[in-house]
Amino acid sequence: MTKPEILLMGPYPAWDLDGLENTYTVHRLWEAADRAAFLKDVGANVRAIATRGEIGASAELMTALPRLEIVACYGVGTDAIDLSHARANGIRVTNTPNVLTADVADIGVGLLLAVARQIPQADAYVRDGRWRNANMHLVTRVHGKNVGIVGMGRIGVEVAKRLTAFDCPIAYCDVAQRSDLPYTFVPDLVVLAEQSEFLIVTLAGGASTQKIITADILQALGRDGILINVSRGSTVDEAALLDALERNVIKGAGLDVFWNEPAIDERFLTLENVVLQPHHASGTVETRQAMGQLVRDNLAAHFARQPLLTPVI
Ligand code: 8YV
Repeated sequence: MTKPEILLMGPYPAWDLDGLENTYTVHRLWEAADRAAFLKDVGANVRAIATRGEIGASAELMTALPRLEIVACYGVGTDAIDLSHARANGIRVTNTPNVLTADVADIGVGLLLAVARQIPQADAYVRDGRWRNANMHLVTRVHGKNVGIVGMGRIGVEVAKRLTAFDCPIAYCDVAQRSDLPYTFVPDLVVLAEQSEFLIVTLAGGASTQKIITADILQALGRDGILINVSRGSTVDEAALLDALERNVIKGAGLDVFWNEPAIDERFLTLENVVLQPHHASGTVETRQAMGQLVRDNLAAHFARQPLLTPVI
């Protein structure tokens, strides 16, 4: 039996690639020197796209694949996939929710500790011998401080759970109050920022959340405030954030995501009040294996005409 043909948008770990290649003819788009020519060559028979959260799939790409049936995303965020095009053309879309939630929440808390307690700076202090001459300067406490979570979805809930164990009062902003949660709902984001020492962004990306963290929000967070972003770079007005960090409008930021990944704004690189991550919140072996398995299971279900495991559309 001929293998179904799929288009792989970007690199996957070897264990996923092997798993995919056992079942499908895999066309590797990111390795093509001339993408248009490559798509012209192989596009007619492609029935599935396997993509990644940050790469997605545009309407233009989907249009170049006339037999496309499904887009399987290795990641929970589908903001880079043109969902309205997919919906209008009967193309199914799946993602990888749940399996990565706890890892992303771990990094949200880890970045907060790293920024407040200045863990990277402390590491450098020991390594470069400054400790021999003097004790390190004092840093900021985390436990017991007011935490504001922007976007109380799956990841927000897990961040709240972790920081409750740090005795932090938790408040959150979202489109609606959640009656199932014991945390304080604050519908106005400026008010939430004013009340919070730490603001943690766990929103989904996309048009409705674009640049939701404005200069005004950062101003409200204030000189002792720390911003953590484990959502999408698009949720933050990055020019305003860089300005706020350079002028100490806020104390610091812990960032896993940026506007222009991986070629991020170089102004971040010279700042001492940031801790930077290469969009790696879900980047543990355990979680990435589970994400890859879920991509393959969704594709297998689709081609077996079974219900999709984690459908978006
Ligand atoms: C991944 C992500 O880093 O889940 C998402 O939406 O952005 C991340 O978990 C990414 O999808 C892996 O390429």
